[in-house]
Amino acid sequence: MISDQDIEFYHRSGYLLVPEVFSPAEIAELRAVTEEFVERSREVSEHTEVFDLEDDHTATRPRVRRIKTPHLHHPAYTAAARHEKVVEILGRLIGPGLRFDTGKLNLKDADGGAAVEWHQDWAFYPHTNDDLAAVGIMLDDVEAENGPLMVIPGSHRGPVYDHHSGGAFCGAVDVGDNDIGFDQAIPVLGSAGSISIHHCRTLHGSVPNRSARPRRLLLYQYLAADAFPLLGVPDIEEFDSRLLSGPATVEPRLADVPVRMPLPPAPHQGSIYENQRSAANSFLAKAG
Ligand SMILES: O=C(O)CCC(=O)C(=O)O
Repeated sequence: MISDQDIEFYHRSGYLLVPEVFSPAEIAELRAVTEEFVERSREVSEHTEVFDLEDDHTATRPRVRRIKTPHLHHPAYTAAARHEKVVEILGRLIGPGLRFDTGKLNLKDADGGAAVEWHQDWAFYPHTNDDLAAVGIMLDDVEAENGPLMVIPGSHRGPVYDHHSGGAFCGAVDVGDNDIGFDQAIPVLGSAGSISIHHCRTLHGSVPNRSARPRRLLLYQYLAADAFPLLGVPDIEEFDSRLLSGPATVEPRLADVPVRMPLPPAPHQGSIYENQRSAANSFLAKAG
């Protein structure tokens, strides 16, 4: 599904778009399941284990910001996480030993879906090596107007930036404090069924959805089978149950990679949106 040039582009730029990975029927099913979840969210008025809600969510006008760990809540989401084309593509980018990590579905409703401030996933979950990537399955056409994921090409080869504020982790980079070429940001655009892939150290974020069209992005994280989380493995059987290819190992590969621990934890737990509430400044929320 991907060429040698795509692999070279991913390693150089820290991201890749692959069109037409999911079929129209698979996308239709994922959309229908997502709509059922949004219907169910009418029953809740606060964040739950499943739902992260927009501030203006109500029973009459449900506004879900995120479905948490969707792969644990519906077989269609589970199947998407283990989709053979995704596993094949990641095998070429990361290597034959591959593990699923976790996932989320970020829904950006029309007219106001929330921004995600600039960050590196690596700041949230450092590992013994950085052969980790996030895959964004586009459930809608992603266009410049509906809050696309934006990346800073090549930033995965640079430092890990400070994601702290007020002495605790906040999950966002303070744009004012850093000399980062944010003007070089590239929106990752594609039609429904395409996937984006970004390296765990690639700086990325997104502006609110100011358009009349939703932007639902099903984001799954993957890692090399020999990448072990520096925050620990609480349950090795559960960890190994997520292997997608290659044998289990208890020998982590140690790479010379920059690390900052996400500690002390963010005062607002639950989701990246909650973590980022304690950031000193917000930038992307005001843009778009
Ligand atoms: O939904 C988006 O546009 C960005 C999501 C993201 O980076 C995250 O949730 O970590």
